Amino acid sequence: MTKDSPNWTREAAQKLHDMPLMDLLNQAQTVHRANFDPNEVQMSKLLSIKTGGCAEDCAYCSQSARNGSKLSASKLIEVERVLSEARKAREAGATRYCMGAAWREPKTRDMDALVAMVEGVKAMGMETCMTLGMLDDTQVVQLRDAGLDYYNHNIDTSERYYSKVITTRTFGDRIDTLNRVREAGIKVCSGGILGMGEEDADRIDMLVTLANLPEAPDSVPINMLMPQADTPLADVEPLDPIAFVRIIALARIMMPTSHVRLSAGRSEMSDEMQAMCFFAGANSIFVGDTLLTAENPEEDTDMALFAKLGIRPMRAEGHTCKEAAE
Ligand code: SAM
Ligand code: DTB
Ligand code: SF4
Repeated sequence: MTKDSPNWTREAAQKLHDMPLMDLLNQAQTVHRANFDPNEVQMSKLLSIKTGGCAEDCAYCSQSARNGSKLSASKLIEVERVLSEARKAREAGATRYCMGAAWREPKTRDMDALVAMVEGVKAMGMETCMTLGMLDDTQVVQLRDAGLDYYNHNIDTSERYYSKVITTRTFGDRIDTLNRVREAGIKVCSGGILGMGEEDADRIDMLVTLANLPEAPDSVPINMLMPQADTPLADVEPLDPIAFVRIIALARIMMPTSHVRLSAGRSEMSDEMQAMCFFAGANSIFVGDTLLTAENPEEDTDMALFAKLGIRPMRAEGHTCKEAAE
């Protein structure tokens, strides 16, 4: 039995997805209001702790060594640098700090530094999140014991479309890591990317897989592809904004208590499109002018949008700041 909705079928999800848009939005907003304050949006900040030179071949990603991108590979950055960046993010209102690495999986030699990053950010009173690729049983326990709250690991698309986008790992590998993370007691953040040339059915199947996990993910990031030069998806046809909004609404209805994150691609979205996504049930964003490597709206732009819409930043639950108390 899942926490939210057990056993979604493709047929049931497709039926919702295909409803007249006003009916779909009304249902999504009703579900949203039953579970969240509709005027609150959670704010996460991302930091790339290891950039470029990744061994995987994800067709959308500028950080894959196989995509011939000009992005040079960096080493894992210093713990102190991570902590000083995290302090700035907290001052700007972020309640969750997400550290991302361009790895297939972390190496044993990196674990001490990763543990120190989690402990340090947690001591500032922020929720911690990491996205480091695949994890083994030992690594999930080390990160859990350090206090890691969330692990981001996207399934990205449907099982059927997966091998068109990534060939160096399988959809099943992704699910294995998600299961390990959940079983260790770390909250799961998992979603995908829209606009990679997939069909409606692939987007719907991706949500069916997420909603039917033994527990729906706590966070569901929905990214709009940001086409990257020198990648196989550099020139893919952009997705229609209404098709994007439909998937946000469907995610809200299928995973009523999850945070649905309007993730990459906001810098290309109008205020009206973002407002429609919030109405459809998105209630989390990445803040700050850079995601991992790609651009995101400036802080002032987001604050002006929040003011126009009457949206307030969501507070983190149950987090106290040891640094402030000391
Ligand atoms: N290497 C780790 C992994 O793949 O899990 C963590 C970092 S990876 C960059 C995190 C996620 O960012 C990917 O799973 C993908 O969903 C998203 N992403 C990467 N490049 C993107 C792009 N160009 N446009 C939209 N989303 C992107
Ligand atoms: C997610 O789903 N989106 C974020 C986060 N998880 C790690 C990453 C977006 C990356 C966009 C491309 C870039 O910045 O390089
Ligand atoms: Fe590597 Fe992650 Fe980019 Fe794939 S998405 S190439 S695993 S950094």
